Amino acid sequence: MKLSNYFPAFKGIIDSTLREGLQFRYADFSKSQSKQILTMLSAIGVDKAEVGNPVNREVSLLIRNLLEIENRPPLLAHIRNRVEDAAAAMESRVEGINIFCTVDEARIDRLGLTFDQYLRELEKIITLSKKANLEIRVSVENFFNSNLSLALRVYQLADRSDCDRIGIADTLGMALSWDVEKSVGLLKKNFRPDIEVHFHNDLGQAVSNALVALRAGASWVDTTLLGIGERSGITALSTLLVSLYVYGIIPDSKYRMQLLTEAENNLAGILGKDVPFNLLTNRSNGFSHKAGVHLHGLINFGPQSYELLPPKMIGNERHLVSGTMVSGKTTKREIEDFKKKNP
Ligand code: HCA
Ligand code: CU
Repeated sequence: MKLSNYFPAFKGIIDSTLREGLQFRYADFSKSQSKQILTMLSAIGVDKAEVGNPVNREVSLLIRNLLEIENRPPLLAHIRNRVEDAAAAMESRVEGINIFCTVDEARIDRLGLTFDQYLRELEKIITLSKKANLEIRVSVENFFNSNLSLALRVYQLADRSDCDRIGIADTLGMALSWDVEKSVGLLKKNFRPDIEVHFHNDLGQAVSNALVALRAGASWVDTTLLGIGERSGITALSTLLVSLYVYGIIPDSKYRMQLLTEAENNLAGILGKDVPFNLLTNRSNGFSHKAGVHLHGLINFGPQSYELLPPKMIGNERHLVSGTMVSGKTTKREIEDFKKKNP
């Protein structure tokens, strides 16, 4: 697979299964399940993992356990723009903080602050965290529905204070590709820190928007296993990694993609749910072929005629379904022969 020149900014994946994922209605991970999840993410090789806010005592105890896991990625605490949250993050010994800000004046007013005071609070947190050698990201939630000039002031401060990343969060899952291209382009042009993106999937755009953002200059994408999160969730790790591979943004050796099916099925087991039938990691359906034209194509021209990548590459398997109204003339015998030649 030839690598593409169109995505030079890509640096890595920030998986948030242990933070955004916990906001999925059916998620309530125990300590050992959380450790199991981080171990799977480490084995896949995600670059960083986001955890919750350690100002919450239960979260800080959990973080203590997660820090013990060997060969884990750096942990980033997801915190509000509050000094107490940053203090808790420093105490928790995570490697970094992902601060999320609002630019909604009604909300800032409710905190009893003016926007300038809110920015001063942010500056204080950044200064303290820098002294503690934490990696820092500053994002604006609900970016696509927010006052752009206020959002830009947050990013200016983050840039001036030498933060590592600035983030765009599509909290409502409302952004379309052209909005993403324009916004990421604007940030790329005006600010120095790497750009991180976080897309919700309400309109089914979470993976697509991530790819558009990478092409426009974003470096980091937030994901979760199975795409779980608030409401319809965010960019799914499996779909994104497969896309990065298919479009030549990463070589297949960059992540251990062959663990994706097992990891997402394990998580589904923890949740007591099935892997959604429309994910590539669904074992019975992700690579099933049924129409006569498809079966014929596969058998006569090879699996690549109807598969983006061999299912084995993500640890999944294919199924050829025959004997149905739409399956044409392909016989069981032909299918058996095909399976022998293409195990
Ligand atoms: C949420 C917060 C967040 C934050 C994303 C970020 C969002 O609604 O729970 O830190 O950039 O989607 O806005 O997940
Ligand atoms: Cu979110």
